[in-house]
Amino acid sequence: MGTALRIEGCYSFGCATIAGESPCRRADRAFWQEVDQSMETATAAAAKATNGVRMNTAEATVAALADNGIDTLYALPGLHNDPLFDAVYNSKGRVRILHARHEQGTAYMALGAALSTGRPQAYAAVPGPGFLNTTAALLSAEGTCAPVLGIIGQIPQRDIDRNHGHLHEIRDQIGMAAHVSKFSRRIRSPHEAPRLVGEAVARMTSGRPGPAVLECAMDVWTHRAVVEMPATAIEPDSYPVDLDAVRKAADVIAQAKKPMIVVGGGALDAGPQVQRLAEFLQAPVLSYRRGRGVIPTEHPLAVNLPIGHRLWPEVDVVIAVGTRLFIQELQWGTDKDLKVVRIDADLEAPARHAEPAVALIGDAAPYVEALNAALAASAKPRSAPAFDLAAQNAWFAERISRLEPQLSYLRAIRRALPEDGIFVDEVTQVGFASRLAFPVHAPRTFISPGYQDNLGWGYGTALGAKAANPDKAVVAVTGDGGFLYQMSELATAVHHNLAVVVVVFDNSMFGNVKRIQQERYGNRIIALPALGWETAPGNPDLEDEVA
Ligand SMILES: Cc1ncc(C[n+]2csc(CCOP(=O)(O)OP(=O)(O)O)c2C)c(N)n1
Ligand SMILES: [Mg+2]
Repeated sequence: MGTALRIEGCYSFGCATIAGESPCRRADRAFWQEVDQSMETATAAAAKATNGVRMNTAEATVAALADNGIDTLYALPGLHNDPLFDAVYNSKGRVRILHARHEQGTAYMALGAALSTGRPQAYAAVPGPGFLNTTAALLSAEGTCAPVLGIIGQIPQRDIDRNHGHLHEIRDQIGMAAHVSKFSRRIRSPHEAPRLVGEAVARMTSGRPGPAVLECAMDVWTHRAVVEMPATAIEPDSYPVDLDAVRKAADVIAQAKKPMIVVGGGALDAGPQVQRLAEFLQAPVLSYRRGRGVIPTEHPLAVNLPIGHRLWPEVDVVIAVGTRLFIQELQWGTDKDLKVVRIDADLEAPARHAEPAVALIGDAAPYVEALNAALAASAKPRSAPAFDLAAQNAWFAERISRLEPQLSYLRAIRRALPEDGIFVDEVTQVGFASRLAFPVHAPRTFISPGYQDNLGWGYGTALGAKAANPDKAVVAVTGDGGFLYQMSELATAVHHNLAVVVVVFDNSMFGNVKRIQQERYGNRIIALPALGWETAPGNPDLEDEVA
């Protein structure tokens, strides 16, 4: 028997070396020496976040995540982040790793966990290609206002942006992250790790929530210092309720003949307040993707997008709660007779489209509560809606009944899914139907990709929703095209025992695209592979893969 030869990767230069026989002269050794020193002192330091403990940057980061309520890192490992994983190992369960099979899976899992809980979640990826693999999920987190924190590795600190050709080197990674997040910073030393994590969490949950990115160079992860952990978390911004503006809004609303409430993702924590407002005014409450579940679908005042569209020309006051109002203002249109009362935590929202009659800037729940109090003091409750909603619902029921078999599938899923079960929508025919016709009973149980509508987001997002809500049933619908984006995460589901039901609607095509080509482009079909069960030669057989 000869001696086994081992080929291993050299950390920063991306070259293969023969173990023990291919010495590097400087950086590689220095890095591993730091890792070794780090290993010796790590165990005592990272287990618990205490003030003034000597720890390395990775340990300080992990302790800060735990201190800020983040107990799971959805992650895919790699050399640049090994010290971070080691710190998680040493955290003795304060933070756990759930690993995926592709970086997009890690970020989508964090996104699903954030959308289903409303709480900040984190994922980790190596720099360059690893980071770029997560950017579609970050963009969706921005679009769906989800507090998702990406913790991203970097090449050695002194070489960042110098174009040496390091493994996974990328120009201006943190600048790139700024395009898909609210807050992006580099952690440059152990001292600033806790503050930057705390600040990222505060930014992610301030105003309109959204994602953040922290990067850290591979050598900095192991730098040690005496680190002071903040005793308290950094408070997110909050804006006091402007009672003068509330009274002005109440006056506008009290004079309305045909008011309508439109709710978006910013209203998810204001369900009871919105329902009271709607009942006082007998105003229809319109929700589409993100606002579904703010009030239950079965509430007599709940209306969907097609009905809302039919009512729109007659509406004289719209109360927009946590919604961009994009479809209504930019697609359905406005005129001088329509007054808008905007409640939005986004400081820039009022100026974005038509100037509202009144802008209430801050969280939805306290503002709608204040509006309810002001209306109760100054106006009489209405006894019946100004619109014939029964007739509208009958019209919609007749129209949608032709949408088969999607409707029957959705009915079957709703029957099987418990009231608090989570439904994850996708960019597929049955997903589009679900946005109009799937009854939703509670906030954060209808998880929709929002305006990004990025194909293939659903399965990983559903896995994250399940990881964060182990006691709830989670079902994802997807087309065959969308499912193939993340099919490898079936292994993640099995490995981590994440029992998500995914219903794949296999029409063996990018059906949505095909329909458009048929209807608008004279049936000139191009770039539409056969995908699924009815496979063309060389394509995967989904039935075998899933089995
Ligand atoms: C990231 C991304 N790429 C491309 C698209 C364009 N697109 C929308 S639907 C669709 C086809 C979806 O196919 P499938 O998942 O099989 O669903 P089906 O339309 O067949 O129901 C495509 C390619 C998109 N929305 N997002
Ligand atoms: Mg399809």
